[in-house]
Amino acid sequence: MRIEESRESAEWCAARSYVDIRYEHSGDGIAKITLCRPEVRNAFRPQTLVEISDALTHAREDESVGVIVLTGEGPDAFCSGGDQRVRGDTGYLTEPGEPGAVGRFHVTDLQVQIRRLPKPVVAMVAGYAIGGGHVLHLVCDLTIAADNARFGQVGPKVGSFDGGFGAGLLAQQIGQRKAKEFWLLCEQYDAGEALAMGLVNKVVPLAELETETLAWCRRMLRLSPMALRLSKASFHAAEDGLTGIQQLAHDANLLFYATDEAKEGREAFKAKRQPDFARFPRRS
Ligand code: S0N
Repeated sequence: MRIEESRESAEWCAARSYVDIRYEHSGDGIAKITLCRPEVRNAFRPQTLVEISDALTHAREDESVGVIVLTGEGPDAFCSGGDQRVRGDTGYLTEPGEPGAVGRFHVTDLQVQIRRLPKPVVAMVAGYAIGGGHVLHLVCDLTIAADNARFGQVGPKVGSFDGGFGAGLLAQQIGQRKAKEFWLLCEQYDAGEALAMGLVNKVVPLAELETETLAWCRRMLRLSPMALRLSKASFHAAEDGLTGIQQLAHDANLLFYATDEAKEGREAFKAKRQPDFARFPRRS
């Protein structure tokens, strides 16, 4: 049976209101988070990251949402990374210019949140994905890029580096030689080069970016949500060490809870009796 491919756009509806981002629903299972700071090529400040994190939490909890799209406002940039204007001496500051204020990297938690999120997250990239903005697309599960997309790391050019997902995940995705080239030369790569090195899943003309991304999302929405969740967790189980295994193991527990065997343990405890596990098979 051949399933008809939907090439339709979406009637986006605002689902919550924020200052630095837009959070919208398509009405058929897709949530879209848009970084809305085009005047700085969608650079993120701490508030931007806190808002994205909140929107992701809502998308996760909302059972009507199956896939999440992360993107940037306008054709010029997906995201240019941390807002250099609020970069302090100890991280990024919530109140720029505050002498002695202690900064931090809010993006650290957000990167992990995207990795752990039990629904696919798709980066929809037009224009620049640079610095911490490039790492944001790296931690997404899939990337659909417009033909004007440009990718790169700038750390050593601006006095910074990301030795976490920024280096490690990049090396896993495109190989260590090329990843080192990203970080040691700080050059930019166009969409065609990104596709050739396996950094993105598909490149389309800018005008088709959203419809193509939606088509990919709708293909995933037709699949088993639990199998998608376990597939995503399976990839990270090896890559993320014990915390990756933890997620996959807890997902197994989630499924085990629904069995009569697990329920017997719960019911026996509540009834203050010995559990009777003898009736359950010791599987080979
Ligand atoms: C994106 C670039 C290549 C776009 O170039 P283009 O098109 O020529 O535009 P511009 O004229 O340069 O920019 C337009 C306006 O936007 C401002 N702007 C652009 N990017 C930023 C930014 N990141 N912060 C603040 N402002 C920005 C420009 O200043 C300009 O404004 P006006 O019109 O007023 O002049 C180009 O813009 C570019 O290279 N941008 C800078 C990229 C950059 O430095 N990014 C930050 C890198 N660092 C991080 O992302 C931090 C990541 C992080 O938090 C982290 C986490 C864990 C561990 C380590 C780190 C870490 O620090 O790396």
